[in-house]
Amino acid sequence: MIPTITAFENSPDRGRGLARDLRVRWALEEVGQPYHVRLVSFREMKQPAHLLLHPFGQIPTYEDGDLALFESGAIVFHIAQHHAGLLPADENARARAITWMFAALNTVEPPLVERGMAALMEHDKPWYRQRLPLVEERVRKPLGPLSTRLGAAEWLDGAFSAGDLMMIGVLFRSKASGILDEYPNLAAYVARGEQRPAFQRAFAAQLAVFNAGHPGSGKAPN
Ligand code: GTB
Repeated sequence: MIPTITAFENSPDRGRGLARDLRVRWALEEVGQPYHVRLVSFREMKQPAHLLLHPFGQIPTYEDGDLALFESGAIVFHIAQHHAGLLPADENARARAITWMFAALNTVEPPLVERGMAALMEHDKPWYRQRLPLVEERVRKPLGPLSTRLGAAEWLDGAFSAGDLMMIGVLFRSKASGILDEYPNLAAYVARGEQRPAFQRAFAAQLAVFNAGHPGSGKAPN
């Protein structure tokens, strides 16, 4: 059976990879699993039919037969467990790869999201200039040790795994902030992820939704 995922019909980032269906698409591309995409509007996401799939009214979701999942981490983990290529066969290496997935989502992503939200929602507030350095210190707290641990290695723990996919997926979303440039090995790590053919297919597919000019999306000026 071909799984169906959901994605923004009209992504505010114009399909440039910020929406979290990117990591799900990337995982599916890495393992060679074809998939369908159902595009949803912001209004549809809050309707009962979508809330049955996603209690918080968000994307991405994943449906395969009787199974419906939400949370990008859980979806990528499910894909990695059911296909070869994203989790090592060795039990301990597999557990470490899963640990990196949790580290990406629980330790690295929250301060990055907080920084992104501050820049988006608070940039015109009087306290923004004072608050931003504090928020950025919280971002550097995990990025420094992550950079140290990665060192000159290609991937976090041997071969590329779902741990790298999730970590790069998280770091990728912060590229525009410039904070990654403080850690050249992390910037290079993200670039290595972006160079993977599966990432490129996933990114292109997300961008194509915007470029197709779905209802209400408006087309990018260029
Ligand atoms: N923890 C969940 C997961 O990992 O799946 C988080 C899911 C989530 O945040 N989904 C967002 C969503 O559906 C899209 S990814 N938001 C709609 C809503 O909550 O009503 C986050 C995101 C933020 C901003 C942009 N952007 O500006 O383009 C794109 C994607």
